[in-house]
Amino acid sequence: MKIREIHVYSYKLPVKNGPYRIASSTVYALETTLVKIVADNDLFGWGETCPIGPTYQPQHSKGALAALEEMAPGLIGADPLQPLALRRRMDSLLNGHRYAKAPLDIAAYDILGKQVNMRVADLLGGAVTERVPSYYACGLGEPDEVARIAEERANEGYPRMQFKVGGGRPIEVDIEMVRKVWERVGTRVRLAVDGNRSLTTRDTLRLSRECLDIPFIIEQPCNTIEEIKAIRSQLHHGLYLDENCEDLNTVLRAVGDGICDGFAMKGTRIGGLHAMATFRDICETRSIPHTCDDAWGGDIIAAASTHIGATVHPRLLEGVWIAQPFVEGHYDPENAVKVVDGHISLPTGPGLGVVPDESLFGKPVASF
Ligand code: 0XW
Ligand code: MG
Repeated sequence: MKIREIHVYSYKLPVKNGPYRIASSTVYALETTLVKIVADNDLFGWGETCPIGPTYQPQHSKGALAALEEMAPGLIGADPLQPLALRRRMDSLLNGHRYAKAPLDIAAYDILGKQVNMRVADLLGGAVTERVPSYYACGLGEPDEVARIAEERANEGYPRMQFKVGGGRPIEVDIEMVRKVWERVGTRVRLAVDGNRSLTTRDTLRLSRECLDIPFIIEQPCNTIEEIKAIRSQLHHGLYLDENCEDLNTVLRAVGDGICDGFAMKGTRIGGLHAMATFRDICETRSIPHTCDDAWGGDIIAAASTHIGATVHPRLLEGVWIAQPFVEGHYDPENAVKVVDGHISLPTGPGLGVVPDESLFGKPVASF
């Protein structure tokens, strides 16, 4: 099989009840990039990549488009049924830019699944569940309001929740927020506290020391691995890395050097589903828990994250995060990927199991 056409679409996803605030971004709407690969037998597959604004990671939507324009002409004629060869071909055309390679990788898996009548989860090693746990990521907010939301979501059935901290406000407010959440939800849900790179080492130490009695993990508190490494031995809480793990090499370094206890991982950040499967296996080798997330996005990204999440050993899966609770509408209302009672059902159709209504996206912004 050969790739005959590649089409790129840009689509605006307004944030429901926005803005969504985290330390590194305040977002009202996000520009998602969709990729459709058409094969020479007319089978087609979809991929998507959607950075959460230009300041969360060194990635942004215009960068995705530019990188896709650089690679796409050289991918016409490549075999979409061979994700490894496709990745090597993408690497031969452009160094880095994994978040722009990811939608092509995801689209190739979608085609492969349709060709052999298998779901992507089964291509990636096999689904171990049909209903993956999700987690709720509560944006930055006032302590009482965040605690109220936490209780509401715990009652809905979320097994885990993540709370945003930092962004320049006094650490005392974050500590008060964590305490109020803990008083309301206790051990009913697992807790993560995410600094999104914004805390100093001093404030991270205070957060951990002054909440000694509360069992949460601290996610990506500081900007760099070096800062985190410097205080790691003084922390009283498990430490997860997120934004710093841009690629598999950094994951290997973090695991090898024992810098963290777990990861919040975004599929598009490390290059798509092929890289996510490798990441999953590295983590399983060392019994390291992790999430399967993406920064943002619609049904395609949500389906991809759910498929890989369904293959993770349940004792190590911290949850699959999808943007759906913050996004209005679906690309494929019939096979919509959504959180119900804190969990996401694995799509049942071949490939990703989601077929977008492409009339939503308008004309492609680029075609090859
Ligand atoms: C909560 N998320 C998975 C969604 C936002 O993109 C940020 C991210 C995180 O954990 O940093
Ligand atoms: Mg995070």
